[in-house]
Amino acid sequence: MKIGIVCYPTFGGSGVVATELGMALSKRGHEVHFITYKQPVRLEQLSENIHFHEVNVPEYPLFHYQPYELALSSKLVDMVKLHEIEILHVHYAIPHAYAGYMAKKMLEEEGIKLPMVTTLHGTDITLVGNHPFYKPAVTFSINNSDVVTSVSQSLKSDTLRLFKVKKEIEVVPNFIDTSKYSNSVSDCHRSMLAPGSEKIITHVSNFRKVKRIDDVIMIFYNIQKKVKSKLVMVGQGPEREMAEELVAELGIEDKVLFLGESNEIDKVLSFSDLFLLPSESESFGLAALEAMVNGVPVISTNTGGLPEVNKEGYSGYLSGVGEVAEMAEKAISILEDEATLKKFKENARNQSYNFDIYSVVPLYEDLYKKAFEEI
Ligand code: GMT
Repeated sequence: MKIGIVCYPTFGGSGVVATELGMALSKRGHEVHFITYKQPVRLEQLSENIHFHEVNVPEYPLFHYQPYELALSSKLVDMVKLHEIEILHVHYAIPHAYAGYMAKKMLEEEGIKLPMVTTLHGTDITLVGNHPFYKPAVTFSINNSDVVTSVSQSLKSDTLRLFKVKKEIEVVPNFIDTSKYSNSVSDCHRSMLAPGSEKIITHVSNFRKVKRIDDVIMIFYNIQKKVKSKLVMVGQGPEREMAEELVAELGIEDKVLFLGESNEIDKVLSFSDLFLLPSESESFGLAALEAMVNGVPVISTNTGGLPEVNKEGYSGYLSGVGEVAEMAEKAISILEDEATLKKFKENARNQSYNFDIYSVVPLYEDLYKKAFEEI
């Protein structure tokens, strides 16, 4: 198939999932066209089967807001015609499903049928999409997609609760290419970070409010009182400054490292002992899955899709949102005993195997076929 993928090209989970899916589809012989405003960060290389088409939005002073949707839908029309793209898969409803629908309609005028699959990722439903200013457009785009998928059962329920959706929503969980990960831990990197054999605790996110970065710091603050440890914070976003200030206030600057955005997340995870994800809401928690495949147990909240990913008492523990003291206690119970830590590490890796890319990609292929039948 010739597949057009629209996504955010950034470090966010939806862009990562879209990119990994595209690369996997190309390895299965499909021709994949990424259409977005920048080459996706995780896109390893362009090849005969993988193409990238940049959407440019010309600046014009009249516009207070430059019309990205317009530029995207026009680019989609041009690329579909030029490369004979047969199906469109848009990731994150806003504004991709809306722009995709417009492209579909423009192509219809020229006698070209373009089935569209929309994958809902989380904040496009629970936070941004649910805002009254966007809701009618999001509802419309979902109902006018040929196939709609959500990344967890929980996100499906949220979508049905928050929107008047007439379409069936298929749950296709996020995935990971487990074959890319080995069990080896780089002792050299580990000792650079933790020369006194401290335990390494990691958090990876876009540092938005929804991630409750202050809870990450406070959980760690409690942990380090009992277990010699270091905290590695990976990512960038609006809450970073607050986090650095809090760390300074607590006097633990020598124990917390802020790495910023990184392309080496797996390297950091490979020598981590525990992952913290105390989010307010999380449709799936791809970051937790990436930790688990690296053999890192997860202390998370029990919100959204997290219970579908992190198994209580097996790959980690789950607590209510804001239960900082409880999350710290559970973390300590894993970290303070080597045998327990080893068991949780093994379990975390085993749990990640339930989300292997090779069982999930065929589900999307089947849905592409279904989308053809829908139009
Ligand atoms: O977590 C974010 O804020 C980024 C966002 C995105 O769109 O990139 O992540 C959402 O999609 C990911 C991939 O499906 C999920 O793993 C995240 O749980 C989800 N984030 C939220 O629901 C807050």
